[in-house]
Amino acid sequence: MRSINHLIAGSVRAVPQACRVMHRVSRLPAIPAARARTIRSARPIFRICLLIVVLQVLVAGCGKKVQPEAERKIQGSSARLPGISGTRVLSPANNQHFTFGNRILAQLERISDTLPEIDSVEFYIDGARLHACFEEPYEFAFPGGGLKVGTRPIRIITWYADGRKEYHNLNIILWSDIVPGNLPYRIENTWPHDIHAYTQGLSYEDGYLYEGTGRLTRSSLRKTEIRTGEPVRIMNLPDDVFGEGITILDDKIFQLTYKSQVGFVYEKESFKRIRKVYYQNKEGWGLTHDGQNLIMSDGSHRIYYMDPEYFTEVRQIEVYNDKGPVSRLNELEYIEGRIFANIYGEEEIVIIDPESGRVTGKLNMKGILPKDDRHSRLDVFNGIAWNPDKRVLYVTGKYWPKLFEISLPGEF
Ligand SMILES: [Ca+2]
Repeated sequence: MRSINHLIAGSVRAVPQACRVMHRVSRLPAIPAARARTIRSARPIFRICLLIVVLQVLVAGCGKKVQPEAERKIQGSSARLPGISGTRVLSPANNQHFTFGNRILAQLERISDTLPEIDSVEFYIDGARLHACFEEPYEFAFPGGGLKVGTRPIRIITWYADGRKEYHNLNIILWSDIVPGNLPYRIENTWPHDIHAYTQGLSYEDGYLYEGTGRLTRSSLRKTEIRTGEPVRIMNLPDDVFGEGITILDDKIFQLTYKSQVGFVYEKESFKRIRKVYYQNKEGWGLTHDGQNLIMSDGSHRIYYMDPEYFTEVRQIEVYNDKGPVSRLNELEYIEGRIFANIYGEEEIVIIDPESGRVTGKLNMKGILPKDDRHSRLDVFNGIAWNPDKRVLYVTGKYWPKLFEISLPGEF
């Protein structure tokens, strides 16, 4: 209240004409008591009206019609009408593709003369407000770097002077700027692998290889000696589930299933099942972790991060190279800040930057299994495990008789 009175007093001082009117009133003949009470009671109302007028004058005198964002949004949401069509997007086109790192020019033009003038135009990408224009041209160049590749949502909001707003929502597709080259590798050793193991998941820990195998009635979880390929522990899964990717985190083994939308968590030492978890993805394929979250593939070009407790999706990335999306991502391995992924049906591993989703390199493993080892039931290349002590990879395939120990001499 003190501040209102202070403002009113200040307003009166600032408006000499009002002072003169009040002074003239005081020299008029005596006013009847009842009317005087009415005038006295009307004074606060008069003061408030005066304050409003003064404030309006002050606001109008600011020149620029920019209102604080919070205030403008309150007005806009209360006054918003559907179906406003006063502007159109000149660029980008919906689903237009751009290359990572290149700027993405968004342009808007006014097409209606009947709507009020435009107060401002805001530009959003991935839900973040990056820019606002208060005068023509209504355009902004989004930086194409620092984003994730794949589908990125853009929203352009036009605010009209009367508080109404108009939305334009569209997507752009960001492709990678990297042409992934083949990285050099060397086969250090070749070890035996169970020819009856339909390899779906492969992990290494403390000198042993852990393997999850698939197919209905024949799925298993096993721990094997690397040099002999012999299992030291094996546990069969229920007949009605098709085992998929596995990973080991905090002395627990996590295992996916193909289409049952069920994950299993076991004690690493005993293979005792700790819990069974239901997840949202329709299909489970590869599995790894970054020390915090499980990282899962489902045969698409997407990779999902999930919390290890409930397998709830935390975030996802899309995987792109310079030619577009890289799909059929299968067995995974998180290695020193990169995700290595088998491509289903190919003897190839792609290396993915998990921050952006770009493929940064490849391992071409075509023909790694000699002709003499290829038998009639042989299935696809699958399975990547990383030994951090020796800094070597173990790779194999479904029903493959060999496991390969591979070193990577270069950076990846
Ligand atoms: Ca793996």
